[in-house]
Amino acid sequence: IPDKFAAVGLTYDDVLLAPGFSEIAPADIDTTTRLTREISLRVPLVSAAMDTVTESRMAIAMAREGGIGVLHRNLSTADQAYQVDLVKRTQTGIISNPVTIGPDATLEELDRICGEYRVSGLPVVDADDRLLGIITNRDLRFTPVAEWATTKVDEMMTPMPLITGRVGISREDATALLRKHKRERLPLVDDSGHLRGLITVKDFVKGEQFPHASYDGDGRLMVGAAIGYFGDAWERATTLVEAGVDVLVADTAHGHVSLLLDMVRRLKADPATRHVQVIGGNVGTRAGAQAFVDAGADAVKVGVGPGSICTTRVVTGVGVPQVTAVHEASLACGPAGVPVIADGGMKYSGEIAKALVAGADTVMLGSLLAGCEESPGELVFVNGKQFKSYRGMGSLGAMSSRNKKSYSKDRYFQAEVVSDDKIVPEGIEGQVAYRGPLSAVAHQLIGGLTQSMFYVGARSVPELKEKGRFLRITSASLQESHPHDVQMTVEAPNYAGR
Ligand code: RVP
Repeated sequence: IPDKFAAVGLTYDDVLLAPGFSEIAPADIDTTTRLTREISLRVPLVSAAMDTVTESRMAIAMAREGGIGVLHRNLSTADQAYQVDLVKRTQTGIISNPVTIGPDATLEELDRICGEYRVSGLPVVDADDRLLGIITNRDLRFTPVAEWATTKVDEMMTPMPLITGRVGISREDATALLRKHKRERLPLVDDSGHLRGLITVKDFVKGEQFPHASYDGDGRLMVGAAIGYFGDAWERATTLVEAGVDVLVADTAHGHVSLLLDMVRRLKADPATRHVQVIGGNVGTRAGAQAFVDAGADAVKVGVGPGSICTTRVVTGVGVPQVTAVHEASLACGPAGVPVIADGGMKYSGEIAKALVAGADTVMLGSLLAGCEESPGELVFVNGKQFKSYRGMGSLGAMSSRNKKSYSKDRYFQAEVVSDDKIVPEGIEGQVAYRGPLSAVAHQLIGGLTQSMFYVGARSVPELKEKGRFLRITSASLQESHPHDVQMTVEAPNYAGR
């Protein structure tokens, strides 16, 4: 009997980090960390695979800040792969596979393609990919809209010869060419005039604007995408890999199940997918983490029930307080060199450092990012304040037939439930305060983490993990931690009260 009650689970509010001697300046602190066995990130932030948090806009913004976004899977396979494509084509410095248009296309098609890919101009190529010219939004402006459907691209484009670069040109040479000729775009061609890439001034400027961005080996932004184990999950996975996804996240609310572990094993064995990093989850125990390590996962995601919108612990009575869960998982993952992701339950920036000290390498955020401009969904006004909707992927709204895109019911093992009144939700639907652009939110989160590291006396994430020591605290201490005995009159950008 004592065994049955042996363990005490702790979460973020149960602990504080002890301050330590610091010989460093906050400016020397490096937050670089490992997302998976093979991917490093400059900041330990991952945006949650939820339909109110991560689509391509959020994923692009996250990668620019040095983290990564995981595209949710309440989307058809084609839509999710399309979102991967949107991220991979964004801000790349050198675009190796630019969107193009043919000479016989109409201006109407040009307008549609520019809108779809959010670009302002396209190289014009023949059927053989030979560069014929370039056409931009500006060329549209001088043709009345009524004539767009009948005007062809080759009537309006700037034809060859253009200022071009040789494929393989250095960043410096490309910049010099663009400057010298005051051009915004530099198509890259090979000896026989085939288009092999494109460089745009805008992308170069952005490259300078986002020095910590998460790039793949080809200089494209990195992106993750969620998959499951049920139905056409394998087809979804291979389609995402073809679209260029960097990380597949194979997860369910309870990941320690044989079907999902089989999926991870297959992904890491199959020649079509094994070059892509695979994250498995979610687990809350050492044994669960060990099972994913044994299945070959490149990282393990931890969190059973801590999410702000999650009711799993109340509906099922099952879960592990998050600091304990992360620590337990790290006991299995650490020796195997497999990074841990602490998923869910974060309310303040201070909890990022707590998660890292407990054994995580990165954190996955839902509610803290759902209020960003880049999250899907409209702004709503309530009593003059701005909000954005935020809901659990296990909520009725996300899983019921009211949502035509309820593709991820298997995350809650309800894939085969057909009638809405038979769904047993494990999440709720709500809203969070609008927080503005991700860059401002991420600045506060990373700023908070950098201060944590300074207070602990750690220059790097590995040092933080090694030096960090927890104090267990009481509810009186927690009360002391928050502002108290004062009526807050102004909301801080990183603290909105409890
Ligand atoms: P939070 O950051 O506390 O808002 O939690 C986000 C996490 O909650 C997600 O990354 C996911 O693991 C979990 N989640 C998402 N939907 C639900 C649910 O409906 N129960 N839970």
